[in-house]
Amino acid sequence: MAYEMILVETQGRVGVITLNRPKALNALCDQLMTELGEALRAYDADPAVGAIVVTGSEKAFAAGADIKEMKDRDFPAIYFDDFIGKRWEDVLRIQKPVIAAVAGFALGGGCELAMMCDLILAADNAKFGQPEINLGVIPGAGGSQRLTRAIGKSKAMEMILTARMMDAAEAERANLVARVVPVADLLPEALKMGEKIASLSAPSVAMAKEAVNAAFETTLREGVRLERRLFQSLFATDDQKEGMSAFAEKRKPAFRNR
Ligand code: CO8
Repeated sequence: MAYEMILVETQGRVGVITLNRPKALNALCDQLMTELGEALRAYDADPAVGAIVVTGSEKAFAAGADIKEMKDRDFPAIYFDDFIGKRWEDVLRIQKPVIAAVAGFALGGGCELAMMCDLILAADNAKFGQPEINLGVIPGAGGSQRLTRAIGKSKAMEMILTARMMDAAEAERANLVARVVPVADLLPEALKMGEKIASLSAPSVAMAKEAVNAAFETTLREGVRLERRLFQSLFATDDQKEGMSAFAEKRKPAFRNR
């Protein structure tokens, strides 16, 4: 498929999707989100790819949903169209790890998209915020829930009620991001992380992702039960035998993703 609002390039075993609407600071319009979903699904289905990086420009990961596109929608249009459920949550249905490599603004839906990825790697110029309150609305793609779970109630409440942005250092202290790196190192670091993940056994990677994400969505008891079942089911894979035999034989494992 030919894309107009994203760039797609496979680097080694990592699929890189770059949001590319520079004039609108990567505002997430319907077309961009549709293209992003297509590209994510294509990489998820590609056996040569083991991890996916979603990134933007140095100035903006994404400055939010497209306000100009949204502004004239009325309640029935936004309710029955259910664009939020249909397109915005595509990233949640991807089995391979998705790394958000965030430089510049990650605001509103941009922050929500980053939080829907499996982890966020931030450049030192990153700015996170949920400024929807300035527009007379509230976060609509999970921000009030995921931000609160990530950074706690008081900080999330402050950001969502006042629209205050958080810089990269604060985002790291608040556990919103995995790590902060100089902006020039953002993509190389994300690729290094993606390559490491892609070198491991795909079933264990997918199940590790599933288990950690369950911690966001279920109770401790259910999460631990799921983890145990996933752990046990990995003993049905060749890669478990290979990984443990390789350790015992003091050699590198040769995973076959099965
Ligand atoms: N939507 C549409 N256009 C945008 C957006 C946006 N979110 N953000 C920036 N732009 C456009 C500007 O209009 C401008 O266009 P033009 O040159 O044609 O006037 C261009 O990008 C450059 O922007 P600025 O001139 O404003 O650049 P600055 O560097 O001065 O400011 C800011 C950068 C601070 C990021 C500023 O652009 C800004 O405040 N942007 C809006 C941020 C915002 O409010 N985001 C939240 C949007 S609402 C949302 O995300 C709800 C999510 C719900 C998900 C479900 C949706 C279906």
